[in-house]
Amino acid sequence: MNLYGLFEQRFPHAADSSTLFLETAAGRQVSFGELIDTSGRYAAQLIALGVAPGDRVAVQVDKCVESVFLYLACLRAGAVYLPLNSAYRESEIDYFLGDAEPTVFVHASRDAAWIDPICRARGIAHHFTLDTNGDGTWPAACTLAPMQGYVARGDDDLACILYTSGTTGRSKGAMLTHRNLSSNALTLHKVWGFRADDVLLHALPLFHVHGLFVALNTILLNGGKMLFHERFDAAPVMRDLQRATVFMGVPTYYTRLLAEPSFGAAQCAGMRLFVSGSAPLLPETFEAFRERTGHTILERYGMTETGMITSNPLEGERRGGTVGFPLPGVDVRVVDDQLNRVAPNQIGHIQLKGPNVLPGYWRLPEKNAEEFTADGYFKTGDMGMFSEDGYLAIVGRSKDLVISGGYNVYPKEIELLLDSFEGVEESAVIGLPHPDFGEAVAAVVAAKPGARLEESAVIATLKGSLANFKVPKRIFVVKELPRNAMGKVQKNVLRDTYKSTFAA
Ligand code: MCA
Ligand code: AMP
Repeated sequence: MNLYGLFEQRFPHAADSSTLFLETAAGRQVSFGELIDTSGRYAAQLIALGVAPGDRVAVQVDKCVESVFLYLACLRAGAVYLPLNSAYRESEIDYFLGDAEPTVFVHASRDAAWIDPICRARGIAHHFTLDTNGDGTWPAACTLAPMQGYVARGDDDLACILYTSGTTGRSKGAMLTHRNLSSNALTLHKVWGFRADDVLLHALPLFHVHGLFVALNTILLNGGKMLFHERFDAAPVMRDLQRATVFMGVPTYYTRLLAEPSFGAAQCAGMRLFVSGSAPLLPETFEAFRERTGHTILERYGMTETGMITSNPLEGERRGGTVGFPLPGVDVRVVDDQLNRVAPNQIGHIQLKGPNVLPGYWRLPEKNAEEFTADGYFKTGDMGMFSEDGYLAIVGRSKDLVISGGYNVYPKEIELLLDSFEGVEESAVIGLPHPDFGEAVAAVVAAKPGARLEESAVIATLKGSLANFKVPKRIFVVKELPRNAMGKVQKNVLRDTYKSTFAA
C-alpha cells in the first residue's frame, strides 16, 4: 500500500488531531492536525500542477518543518519524492534534474539565480522556493482545499529516488518502492522497541536515508513526538536530550557531544536509546560514551539502496566494532569471489536479499546487472565477517569510497574534475583519519611539467563545482603518483604517507 496510508493508520484519530507531532528547537509546535492538513494542501497543489503517479518531485531545501510536509505530500499524491542535499552546486543539480526529469522542483530562494537558468534549459516549468522559516513561493501557491486521503499505490510502485554517487564518478538514482520503505520502517520500529511515549530528538539532515527513512519514518509509524532540530549543534542537542528518549546520529555527532566537557549522564537520564550509523563508530567513541553517560550506543548498518541491513540488539549485548545481526526478513551473506559463503571469522563480500532492497537504478539497466549477483543478492561493496555467534563486523570496502562525517564521497568524481584542470597531470583522492569527520577527503595531485599548482586556488575552484563536504580539506602537489608493477596508483601508499595530516 501507499506508505502514507501506513503512517496514517498510526496517526492519532481525527478527534485527537491536536496531538503534538513535533516541536522545533525554536519552540514552534506542530500538531498531527496541521501535518495532515498542510501535507493535504501541498498534495492537492501537486496534483493541480499535473503531477501524476510516478512523476518525480525534486526538492533541494534546508531542513524545515515544511520539507516534512512536502515529503508526505508527495507520498499522498503518488509522486516520487527526490530529495537533494542542500550542499549540491550547479553542475550537480543540473545532472540530477536532467536525469530524473522532475515535473516540479522546490528549492531554497538563495539559489534562484543559478537554478532558474537550469530549470529553463531543462524545461522544468514548475519550480518554487521554500526557505527554513516556512516562507517561499511554494507554500504561497498552495491555496487549494486539502486533499483527503491519498492516491492508491502498490507495494512495488516507486516512492522515492535517492541519488548515490558511484565508483565511476557518475551518480545513480536508487529507486525505492513503498514496500522497500515500509518494510524497513516496520522492522526498525519493532526491533528498536518503540513505545507510545517515545520522544525522538531529530538532528539529522532530511535528504538522506538516515534522517528521512530511519529516523522520520519510524517516528511517523510511532504516531509519535519529535524534537526537531534544523541541524546538529551540540549545545541545543544536549539541552533537548533531557526531554527525549531516542536519538540517532552519525559517529561525528557522538564525538562532538563527547568533546563538550559538560556532557554526561545528567542530560541522558531520560534516554532509552542512542543509535549510530552511516559510518564506522570507533571503538574508543563507543567506550567513551558508555563511560561518560552509562548508555551503550546501538550501532546499525545500512545503505541508500537497501535501507537498514543489520542492527545490534535492543536487548542483549551491543558489541562495539560490530553492526550486529541481520534484521528480520533480511538475508545477509558473506561470500568469497566465487560466491561461496565463508566460515565465521573469515572476511568476504557482504551481500543481501530482502524486501528492503531496491528494485534497481533509475534508467540504468546495465547497473542493475552489475550490482546484483546472478542469484539475486545485492552487492554492498562492503567487506565483512560474521563472528561465531552471528555478529557482523565491517572490516573494509571493496568500493573506493570515503565517508566524511556520514556523507559519502566517491573519489572518482573528484579525480575526474581535478584531472580536467589545466596543469594537472593526474590525481588521486583519498580518505585520511580525521578527529571530527572520521575520515576527511584529501587529494594528491601530480602537476604537469612546468605547471604551478596552488593548493588554495585548486580548493577555491573545486568549491565552485562541488558540494562543500566533497571538497578536499588538503591538496598535496607531487611530481608523480606512486604506482605498482601493474601501473595502478597505490592509494594505500598515499594513505600511509599522509595519515597524520589531521591528527588531533
Ligand atoms: C560539513 N562540512 C563537512 C561535512 N559537513 N566536511 C566534511 N564532511 C562533512 N560531513 C564542512 C563544510 O563544507 C564547511 O566547510 C564546514 O565543514 C562547516 O560546515 P557546516 O555545515 O557548518 O558543518 P556542520 O553543520 O558542523 O556539519 C557537520 C555535520 C554534518 C553535522 C557532521 O555533516 C552532518 O549532519 N552529517 C550527517 C550526514 C548524514 O546524515 N549522513 C547519513 C547518510 P567550509 O567552511 O570549508 O565550507 S545516509 C547513509 O549513509 C546510510 C544509508 C546509513 O547507513 O545511514
Ligand atoms: P550510502 O551509500 O550513503 O547509503 O552509504 C552506505 C555505506 O555507508 C555502506 O555501504 C557502508 O560502507 C557505510 N556504513 C553505513 N553504516 C555503517 C556502519 N555502521 N559502519 C560502517 N560503515 C557503515
